[in-house]
Amino acid sequence: MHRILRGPVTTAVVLALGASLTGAAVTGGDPSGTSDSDAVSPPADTSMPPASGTFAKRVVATGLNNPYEVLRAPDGALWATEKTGKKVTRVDPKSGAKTTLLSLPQAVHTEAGQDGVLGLAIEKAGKSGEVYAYISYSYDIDPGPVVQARTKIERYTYDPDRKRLHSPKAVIAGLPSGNDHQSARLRLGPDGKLYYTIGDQGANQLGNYCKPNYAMRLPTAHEVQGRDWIAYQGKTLRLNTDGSIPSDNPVLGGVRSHVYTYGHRNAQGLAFGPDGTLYSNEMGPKTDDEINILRKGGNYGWPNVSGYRDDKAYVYANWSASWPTPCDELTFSNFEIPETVPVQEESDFTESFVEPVHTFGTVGSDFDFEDPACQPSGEAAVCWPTIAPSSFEHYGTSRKSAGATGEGMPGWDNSLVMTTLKDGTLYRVDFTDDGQRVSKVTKLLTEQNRFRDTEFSADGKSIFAITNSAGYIRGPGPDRAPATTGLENPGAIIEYRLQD
Ligand SMILES: [Ca+2]
Ligand SMILES: [Ca+2]
Repeated sequence: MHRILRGPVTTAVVLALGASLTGAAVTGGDPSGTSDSDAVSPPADTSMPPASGTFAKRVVATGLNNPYEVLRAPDGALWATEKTGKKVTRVDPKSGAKTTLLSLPQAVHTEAGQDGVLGLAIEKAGKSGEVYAYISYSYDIDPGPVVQARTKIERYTYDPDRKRLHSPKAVIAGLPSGNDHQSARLRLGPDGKLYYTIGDQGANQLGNYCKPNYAMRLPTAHEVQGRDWIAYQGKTLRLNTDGSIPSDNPVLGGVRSHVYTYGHRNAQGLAFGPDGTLYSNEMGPKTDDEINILRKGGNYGWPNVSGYRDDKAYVYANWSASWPTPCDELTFSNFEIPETVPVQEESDFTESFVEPVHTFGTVGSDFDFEDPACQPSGEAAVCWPTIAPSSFEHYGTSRKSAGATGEGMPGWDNSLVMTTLKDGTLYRVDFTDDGQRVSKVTKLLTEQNRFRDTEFSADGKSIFAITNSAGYIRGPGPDRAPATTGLENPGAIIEYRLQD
């Protein structure tokens, strides 16, 4: 069993005095209270080459309420979940006409929270040709006025004549939910299993600072038997489509559960490559957004390690274990760790874990997280180096699996497109021919938009991107500070078409 807590240490006060170390300890949330917890920062890597091609921009549709996932359905239309709109919407990619496929008014969305209607995966059944939509959303298990939220995944059947999703069938219910770090990327794997990311719920930071972080806590046999999924925070799950536990899932700590990988913070990117390689990206705290290749049973290090185990600008300060002063008597700070809060350096964590294959915003311990020049907006996060990756789409695989035709974008078959929120940038991440190493990172375009997810067009020449309806983004000026809430295309689907 993994031990994620360490008793109070006398060195805590020493670390707390180092601004950069303390600054990076436990952060990355949404001090602004906007619709998503991913605030604002300068670019991680200004040395990256500019876009190689040019894209013509066309706004396809507007008025979506925080769209979260967009997919091209078998009928060629774009289907999008709307986190705060609490529905699934079909959009004609040419005309932009919108049809509501499914309303989920029972979904729970906490004011300014990251919960709501989130994940979506589409399956076309072999013989019957039925189209199924798997949808994840937050719901209330308390029959009274108190809201006790959990997450469920349901399967709906598509009626192409009425353009409706109907006949919900439970896949799994009772998963952790909360106002922060839901992650909630849902994918159907080439093995026919469902893969689902669940974030660490923002535990140990901001408003949730007294909740212990369970990203590395593994479920017990007793919990699995009782269908208690509390330990699924900070995990990637792998499920049979009926919700049962696949018999070839990893045995971790002596227990087989839905857990496929663990030690994650907030993984919103999840994409399969042509050989089944599973790519993921996740948001770091103040530093170290990660690109990971997910391997069965792997521990990905959070919250003990952020990015690489390099002791750079990050320590794990476990507020929930404060002693002798209990956590609820402390005031959370992004920059100062009280003496009573136990602190671990990354090198104190000696268990094996899987390092990322690439990071963004990895900085030295001398980085100034409190640079006043970047805070005129009152957004402390404006100077933090992270970029908030929010999705991952494998060009070769997703284009082919969705029945794409044509040449598309030459040379892109080993590429993934990555969206970012506070950085407002679409990235292209190229991998080596074996798919195992990042070979190049390119900025495709940067706008005053918080990009949430993408899909490719049928001919492979366009990227469709969806945007958040609100939230902070870096400013339009050359240094992109201060932060602003002035978004260019809030709640939209935008087409970016590669020009010849
Ligand atoms: Ca990691
Ligand atoms: Ca690190």
